[in-house]
Amino acid sequence: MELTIDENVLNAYSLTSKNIKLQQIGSGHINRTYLLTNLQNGEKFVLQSINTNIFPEPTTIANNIKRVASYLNLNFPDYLFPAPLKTISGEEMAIYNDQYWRLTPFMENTVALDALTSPKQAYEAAKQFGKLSRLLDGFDSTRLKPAIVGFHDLELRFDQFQSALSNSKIKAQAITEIDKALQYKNILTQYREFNSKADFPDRVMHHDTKISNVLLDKDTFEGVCVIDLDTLMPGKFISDLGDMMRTYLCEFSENETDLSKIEIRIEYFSAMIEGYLAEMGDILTYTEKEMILFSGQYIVYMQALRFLTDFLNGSVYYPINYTTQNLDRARNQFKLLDELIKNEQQLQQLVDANLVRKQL
Ligand code: GN1
Ligand code: MG
Repeated sequence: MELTIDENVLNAYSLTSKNIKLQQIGSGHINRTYLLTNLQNGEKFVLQSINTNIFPEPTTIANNIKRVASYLNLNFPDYLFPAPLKTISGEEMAIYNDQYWRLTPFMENTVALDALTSPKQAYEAAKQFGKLSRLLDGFDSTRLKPAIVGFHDLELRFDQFQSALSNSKIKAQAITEIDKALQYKNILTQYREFNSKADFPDRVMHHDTKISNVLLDKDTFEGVCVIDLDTLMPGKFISDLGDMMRTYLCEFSENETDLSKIEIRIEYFSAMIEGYLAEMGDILTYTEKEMILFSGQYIVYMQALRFLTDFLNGSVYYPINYTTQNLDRARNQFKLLDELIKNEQQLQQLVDANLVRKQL
């Protein structure tokens, strides 16, 4: 099928369909993303339409990004922060037929990986996400609004799981996973305890730290910048570090159905922690440092719950290729959680060694 974009959208950025080449890129579940090349001067852009089923208020996202961008420009002018370009009439987005579009410059000589193939990539990516948090340490996170309310609130995710459970007609297919979800409920208890501590601050978090959301230099694989700023909003540090553990440590993704392949790569963990603490080591509070390992357990558990909940609801949120895919994804995430817990001691030793080395 030939790709076309509403001419008005292109015109808003002084482009026309005649002078551009369009390719669909990206592998996320949520937004549609295109690479757009200006055939007249070779300039490249990333054009994205925001999925308003998921993000009901795109203006919130645009405002959040704008506030953070101006803070960073003022305080850290050399930092590369890929905020969207304004339209020719000075708007943050091009809005046509209730669709919200934004255009971002494409970063030349960079790659976004779908999967990690070396610990150095884990180090670089973790350093980039850590750096963003470090630079925003002095930014008052209450100036931002949640793009999705309760996005990483485990309490809410557990409640959503419970209501899906009581309404679902297909729960018989998911008995084992439902059991797992209940067995691991102590993670929710720990989450509550941590949340009651005074030194567990709200920060500006990225909330989607998968490897394809960081651009690396295509030759050296050094980190260049982070992308996908939709969920840049107030949150807790465990979101970013935890989602890196969820997506960097296993060689295979959440879509892998052969569970014997779901294992943790210890050297990636080590590199990731080193990269993250190189930026955030001096900033994390005592309680946050205590939560480093917990961050992975929390995010993996929450993702397992989210996939399971969606399966029970008839897969209305995460797109699927076959009917039980979200159940398989939940199964995959529970296996990853088993592995994280099985290796807990060794992983904690690595965290401790890193903290001691840095004398934190
Ligand atoms: C969604 O679309 P993508 O892959 O960037 C989801 C994340 C999940 C992820 C699981 C807004 O992100 O929270 O971790 O799928 N984003 C939203 O693959 O729900
Ligand atoms: Mg995303």
